[in-house]
Amino acid sequence: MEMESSISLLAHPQPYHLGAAMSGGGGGGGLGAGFSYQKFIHVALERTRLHTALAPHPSQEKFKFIKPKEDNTDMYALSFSAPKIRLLRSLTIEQKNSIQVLDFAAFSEPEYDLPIFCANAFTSPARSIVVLDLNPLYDTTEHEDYREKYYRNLMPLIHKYSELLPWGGKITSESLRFFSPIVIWTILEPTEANHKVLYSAFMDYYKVWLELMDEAVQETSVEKVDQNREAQHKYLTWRAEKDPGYALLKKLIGECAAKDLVREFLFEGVDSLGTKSFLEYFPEYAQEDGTVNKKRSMIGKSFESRAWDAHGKFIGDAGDG
Ligand code: BLA
Repeated sequence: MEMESSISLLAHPQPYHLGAAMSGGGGGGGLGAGFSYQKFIHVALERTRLHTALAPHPSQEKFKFIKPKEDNTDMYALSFSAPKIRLLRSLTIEQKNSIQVLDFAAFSEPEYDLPIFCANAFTSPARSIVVLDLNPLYDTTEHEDYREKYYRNLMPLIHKYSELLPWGGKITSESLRFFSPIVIWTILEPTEANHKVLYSAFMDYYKVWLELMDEAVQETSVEKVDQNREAQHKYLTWRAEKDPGYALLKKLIGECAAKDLVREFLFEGVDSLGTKSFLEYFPEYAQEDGTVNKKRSMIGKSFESRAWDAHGKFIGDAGDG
């Protein structure tokens, strides 16, 4: 995991100090700079540049210098596009000795049905809440062909990590349909050892995504491209409305700025890739007066253990023991 020190991080607002990211912990268990997620992004972007040419995304300008209200908190926002990538963006938040947040995602152009790369981590002194996945564009329970195409060969990945990064327990049921059979959903103690495992899993998963991108063949059927676009729009619509990070963003930068960040940066495309509304996609959230129910989940939490078998087939709560 040693890195070259000559790498420059394009458009990054602050110089990145390589020593810091993996030196942390110091045995005190404190949550310091040692648990920074900056290195994840830094290395991921470097790797990406070995595969494709990144150009700054239009959303970069507006959010480059985003500044939280609290002095002890830093936010870094980066966004790019590339020939097959509509949007590659990252947000990291660092609050001194308090919280570290990683939100890194990659969305392909609608001409490809590539899964959405999704790496989310929220780390407080108490625990890290992590989702790492190649989120399927199409629900893999309903769309077996999609599951076969992308996940069949990737199942070894989940076996590699299922012990060190165990299932995080009951989860908002609605989240499951956006997850793939190789999802890593876990809650960890924020130790240096866990940070390293997470780094390794992140790099493995991202490497796979980059390889899928290399191999992806442009779809020519207009219907298929339209379907891909709508599927991505549905995903963006969900996350822009119900993302668990939204509350914290509002607290850090205020309601208006958080809304802009979510709709124009994190889930950019939600206002341009399609015209359907949240309630058209998710009518179960409709209230009598026509507004969206503020609850994150209508079904509640479920899935005490991994909801897929070793072949990636959905087994729901059946695996519970
Ligand atoms: C909690 N974040 C969670 C949880 C999940 C996720 C599954 C556990 C609670 C739950 O069951 O919902 C993440 N959920 C996801 C992701 C998808 C999903 C990635 O459905 C994708 C489809 N988390 C972040 C960011 C912040 C953040 C950027 O990724 C803050 C800016 C915060 N996540 C955060 C917090 C909690 C959380 C504070 C705990 C509070 C809560 O459960 O509401």
